[in-house]
Amino acid sequence: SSITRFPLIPVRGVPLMNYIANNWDSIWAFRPDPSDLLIAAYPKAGTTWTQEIVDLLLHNGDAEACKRAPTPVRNPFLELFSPPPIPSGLDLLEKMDPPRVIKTHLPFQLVPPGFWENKCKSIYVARNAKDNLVSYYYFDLMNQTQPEPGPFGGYIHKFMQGELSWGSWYDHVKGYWLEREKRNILYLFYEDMKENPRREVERIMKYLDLSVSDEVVSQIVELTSFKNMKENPMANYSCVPSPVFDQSISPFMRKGEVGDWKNHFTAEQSKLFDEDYEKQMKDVDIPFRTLI
Ligand code: PPS
Repeated sequence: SSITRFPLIPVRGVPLMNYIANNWDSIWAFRPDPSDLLIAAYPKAGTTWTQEIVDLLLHNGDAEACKRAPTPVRNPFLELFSPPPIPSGLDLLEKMDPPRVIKTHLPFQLVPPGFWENKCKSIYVARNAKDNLVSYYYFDLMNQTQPEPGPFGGYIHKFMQGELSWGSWYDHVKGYWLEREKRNILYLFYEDMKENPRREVERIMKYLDLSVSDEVVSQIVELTSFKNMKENPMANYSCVPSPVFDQSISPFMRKGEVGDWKNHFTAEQSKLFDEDYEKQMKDVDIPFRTLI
């Protein structure tokens, strides 16, 4: 059967899949509980990895407990209103008791205000722009509900112009960065998680006011390695069957590396991207360590 690649419709200037735009009022009106935790990221920045670490921390490293359901069922995806088999985020949330862990890709200004009014904790994960773009490109090839990515060169332009689903990467990383102190947002970097996963797991643990043993931290680091998550049916999105996710085109757990952009950008594309990057990012000083 064929799947519709949804057109994007702007919501306050941010292009979103039409099923999100069509349900916008109910998403915006969502009232979380103060005990709920939000995990936010631009698509393909390390959301699923962060979700798995958080779930394991909340279950004291119990691998079996964290295999109770696939990622999007354990942590409802707030704005998801897609075709079956995954129910909409709001439907799942309604059936779950707080405290819940909720995933979103919405930029800061589109996060339902109830999260901030209720002073919910939130974790943001950011990934360097070029790797984020490459990962998103492969995702758009395989996710049959996203707009066609088209040729890679044109995709770079769409990324720079903020025309991809969920809008501008630049606005996204800046939006949460500028609010992180006021809103008590834990701001993580994918590259830091790769460099020293143990340190980042411990940061998350402290932020959540949890204390698990050193041994359990080690276990969590091991269980959330790329290799283990790729093989974990409850974390690798095999729950979303073809033709929605056609993982024969590109697996959800694709490469999990820093610097894969070098295998995709030409020298010329990289130069053009860097020049534009400098302009778009000049007003903030976010410590991304890897553009090179
Ligand atoms: S989504 O669909 O937006 O929720 O995707 P998201 O989870 O944010 O990003 C998917 C990318 O993260 C990589 N990934 C990991 N890297 C390292 N370690 C672990 N454990 C891990 N889990 C997921 C995944 O492979 C995607 O990146 P790429 O570069 O495409 O491999």
